[in-house]
Amino acid sequence: MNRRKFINKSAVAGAGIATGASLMACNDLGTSTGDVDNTAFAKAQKENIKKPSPIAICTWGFSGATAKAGELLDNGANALDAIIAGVAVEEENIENTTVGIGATPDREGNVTLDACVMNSDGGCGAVLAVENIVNVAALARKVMEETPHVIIAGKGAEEFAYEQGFARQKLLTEERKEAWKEWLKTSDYKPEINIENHDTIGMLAIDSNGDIAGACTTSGLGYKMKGRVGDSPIIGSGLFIDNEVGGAVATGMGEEVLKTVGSFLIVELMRSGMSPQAACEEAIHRITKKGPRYKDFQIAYIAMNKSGETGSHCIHEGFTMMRYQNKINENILSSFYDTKNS
Ligand code: SD4
Repeated sequence: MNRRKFINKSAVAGAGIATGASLMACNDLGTSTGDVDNTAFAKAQKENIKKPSPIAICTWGFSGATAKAGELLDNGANALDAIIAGVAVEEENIENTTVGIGATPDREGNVTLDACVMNSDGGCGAVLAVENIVNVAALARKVMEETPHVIIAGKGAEEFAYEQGFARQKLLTEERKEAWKEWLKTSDYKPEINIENHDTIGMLAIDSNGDIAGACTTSGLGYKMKGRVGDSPIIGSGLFIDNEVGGAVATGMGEEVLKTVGSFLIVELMRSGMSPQAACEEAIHRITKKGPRYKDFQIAYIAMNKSGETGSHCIHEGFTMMRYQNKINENILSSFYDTKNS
């Protein structure tokens, strides 16, 4: 879906705060990492954590996705089952041009999808550059549960999908095909901030047992090179979960997330005592401090710790996240890095 239209339609609760707190986060980090005995810390943390009510959060304003996951969690589903059903809402949404059916193709006209999942027991699975399969998060789960591998790419992933009973489906719609033909006239590759290339869905959830899981599913950047894979299906970059600590997920310019292994970084920062919000701010700061290039791309992170505390931070204003808990499904405007500070 066109982001501009989508944001206008979303009911936005909460306030965006331009913040320089990432600098403070640096100081927090400096005083906490070296001194902490992680095993003792994890044990103390485990003992102190109060189990939250089931909760699901996801990138952008995908209210139907968190509503679906939340309803399942409230009825006792485990976190991963709820997430797979939640993200499927967007994989099957023809209007979402960055996920599943109806997604934007690469520059040769092929729609290729990436996804990964991670479970509370540390298991993970991923599929890269898959064609003709809609529910690639569910397929990534099959890789995790039914194979000895973590990642399966391309044709191998597609063939594995058919073996597992997934249906073959054409992903390129007439509308996206026409848009691609239009794009070919200039072939200008310049993903626009908060517009065409930023509707990836990443979701984190904690179930009634207090266990956390996550998934991330996308077609990547529109008009990417054939075979290009971004951060979304890469464990540690697009998604990371540690059931002792929490989880994080990313959206935006995948190349930049990959360079800083953003989601793993956020979970490790939370392990060392940072709040999800401060950890997301520090992960964005690792990118913005590299130089002014960040002005041309968007990256956003969302994170949740085991107490159900959540945070989100992005480079440029306009990113939102959904949060469902206790039947309240709200769209929260993210804080953002103030480009004027640089
Ligand atoms: C990628 N991170 O492939 C993805 C793109 C994205 O919403 O998040 N789009 O780089």
